[in-house]
Amino acid sequence: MPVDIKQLTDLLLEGNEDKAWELIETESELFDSSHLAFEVLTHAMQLVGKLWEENEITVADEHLATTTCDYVLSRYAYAKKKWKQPSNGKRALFLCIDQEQHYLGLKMISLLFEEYGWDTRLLGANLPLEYAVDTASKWQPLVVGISVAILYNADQLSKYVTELGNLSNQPEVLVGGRLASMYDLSKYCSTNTVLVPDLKEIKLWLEEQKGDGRDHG
Ligand code: B12
Repeated sequence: MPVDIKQLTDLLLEGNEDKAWELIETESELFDSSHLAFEVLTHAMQLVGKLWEENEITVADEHLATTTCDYVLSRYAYAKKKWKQPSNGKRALFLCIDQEQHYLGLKMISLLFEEYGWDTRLLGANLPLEYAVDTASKWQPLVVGISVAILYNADQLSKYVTELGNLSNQPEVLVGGRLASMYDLSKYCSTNTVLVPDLKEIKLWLEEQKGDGRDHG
């Protein structure tokens, strides 16, 4: 790892937005590769989770680390805007299922898609199915990306996958998030759902799509 994860975690927990950003910006390996930058931020947030579990930090500390990480992600995206690929005309919609608050990973994935030239809409945390369906049927994305982190939310996943996958333009449904990296979620999904365990896999998927001529209607 090009960065000391503990040092980054401490800066996130202090809410030190500028120093956390500088750590990423000044490490050229991270500034050049969103993949690596997002990986270190993921590890830092996982360490925040461990510290919370061990009662080393409070819920308020966890929230501060989250808002600081979110800031760093937005600043990263802004700083790298000029390296973005020109638009490929493809649309991707991103959302977390109802009651699911963990959206930082979804934001990373949305930013990666943008970097590859996709037009994205990031609907964030906790989106009831009816609104997901309404937006997807109006905006007609080629891809709908869903994030799920908490096990008791997984039961709802199959409804999202089925209803979104059955829309008239039949978007490809990608499912990721902490649960997808830990368990086989195929029993909640359809045969067409793409389960994505980590950043490496989504990068491979995005590379594969580069040559694919499909676009939205
Ligand atoms: C920050 C955090 C919160 C924040 C969320 C803020 C936010 N806006 O995201 C807050 C404080 C709100 C929160 C709340 C809760 N949390 Co919480 N939280 C975390 C923590 C510390 C970090 C999560 C995170 O940001 N990880 C970093 C991201 C980048 O990783 P990621 O989501 O896995 O995403 C990666 C991939 O999965 C992938 N990906 C993600 N989404 C998608 C989507 C697609 C389409 C694709 C292709 C890929 C993809 O991309 C990312 C790239 O690396 C974790 C600890 C952990 N180990 O994850 C606990 C954790 C997930 N939380 C947990 C719990 C229990 C809760 C609460 C119930 C209680 C609490 N106070 O913590 C509530 C429940 C809220 C709810 N209903 O959802 C537990 C879950 C345990 C379990 N058995 O399910 C964890 C593991 C903490 C722990 N150690 O116990 N939490």
